[in-house]
Amino acid sequence: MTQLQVILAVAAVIGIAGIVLLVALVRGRGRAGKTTGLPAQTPPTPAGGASGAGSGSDADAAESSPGPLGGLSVDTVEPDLEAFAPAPSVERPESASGRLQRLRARLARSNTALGKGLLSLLSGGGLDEQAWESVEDTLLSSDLGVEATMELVSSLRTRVKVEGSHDEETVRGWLRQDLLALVDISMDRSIASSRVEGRPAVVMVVGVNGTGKTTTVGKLARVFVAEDKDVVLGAADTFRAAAADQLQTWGERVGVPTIRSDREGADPAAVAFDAVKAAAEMEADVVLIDTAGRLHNKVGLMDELGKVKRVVEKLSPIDEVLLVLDATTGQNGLRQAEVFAEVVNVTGIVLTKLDGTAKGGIVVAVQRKLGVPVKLIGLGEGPDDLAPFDPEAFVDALIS
Ligand SMILES: Nc1nc2c(ncn2[C@@H]2O[C@H](COP(=O)(O)OP(=O)(O)O)[C@@H](O)[C@H]2O)c(=O)[nH]1
Ligand SMILES: [Mg+2]
Repeated sequence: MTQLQVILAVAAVIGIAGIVLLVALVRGRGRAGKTTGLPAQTPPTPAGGASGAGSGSDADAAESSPGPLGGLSVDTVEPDLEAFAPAPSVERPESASGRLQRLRARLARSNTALGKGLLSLLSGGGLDEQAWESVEDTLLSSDLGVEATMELVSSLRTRVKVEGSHDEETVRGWLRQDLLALVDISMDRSIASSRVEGRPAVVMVVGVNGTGKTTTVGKLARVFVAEDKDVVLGAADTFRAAAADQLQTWGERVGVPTIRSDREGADPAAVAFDAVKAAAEMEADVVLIDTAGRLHNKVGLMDELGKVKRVVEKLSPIDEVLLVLDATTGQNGLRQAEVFAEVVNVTGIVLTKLDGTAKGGIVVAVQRKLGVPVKLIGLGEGPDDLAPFDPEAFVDALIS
């Protein structure tokens, strides 16, 4: 009896060991035989650390496309030259939501003159005429504009009078409320980026040279790519071949095609037309058209932009015209804005270079001047240093 049990037990152990050995052998072979296409054990991590950008679509993207890092997975067992062949050329940009939070420090740093100055003045108590003048000066120096400054000061004076004594927190609350009212939280700041009635959305980007148009188009393309949109770029600044190269480089980084002419001085309207046509054929979601902006001759600019607009409109309505303004140019920028608004129907403003200036008040001034919302702000030269304009985050950064 016991002998039989021992024999059975030994047989069972040998059997199990055999099976384990067999499985190990088969597995080893499977691995050695595979030179490419390592099973994706961990999904490729986006290079820019864009987390939470549409959880469902991330998985889809990992399935259907090579992914931002191509075949480079961390668990590669041995150096495999083939896996490196398709160079990881396409980046996965940071999603737009929450960018202003990341960039908030830049805004706050450059605008401490406004926020801190005002707070210390107002919470000092016992405001006399001279102190109120200082408040005005501080606001004016931020490019808020005369009209908005007068409104804000008058509102604050009334509150101070009514409330009597006040601490810094109370004053901060008043300021926040008044600034939010000036920035106007009710304006629609969405940007056309989805197909409209079966065709791509058409976005034209205009502004004086050097304000940051091409950079903005490049950054915006990244925002849309992060939202899984199919984007096409049109290089309608045809004065220098370098301008089209600059745009194309932005596009290539995120796998977006650029429609361009290789001929310097080609007709910008023709290139814009071709870009819109190509986008329609590719069934893209949105086409972004970069333009030239030589302002030395207003008539010439009118003619050229007007023509681009008319020619494009033979093919498709233009859904969005973004005017790019350099925030550091102050009143000069406002005059430019007026000129452009005469030629094209501006639907949104992009304020660039807000990282290098304490003139955040320009947001309010330009919105008032044109009656058009600031939709995006540029806060640096990095590829993802463009943020949707969020009034609350903006005001908080000013007075934090
Ligand atoms: N600091 C800073 N620089 C910017 C910003 N946007 C653009 N620039 C820089 O401004 C310069 C002109 O930009 P570009 O796009 O070529 O201007 P364009 O002539 O209007 O197309 C470049 O050096 C950009 O890097 C921004 O938000 N912040
Ligand atoms: Mg340019």
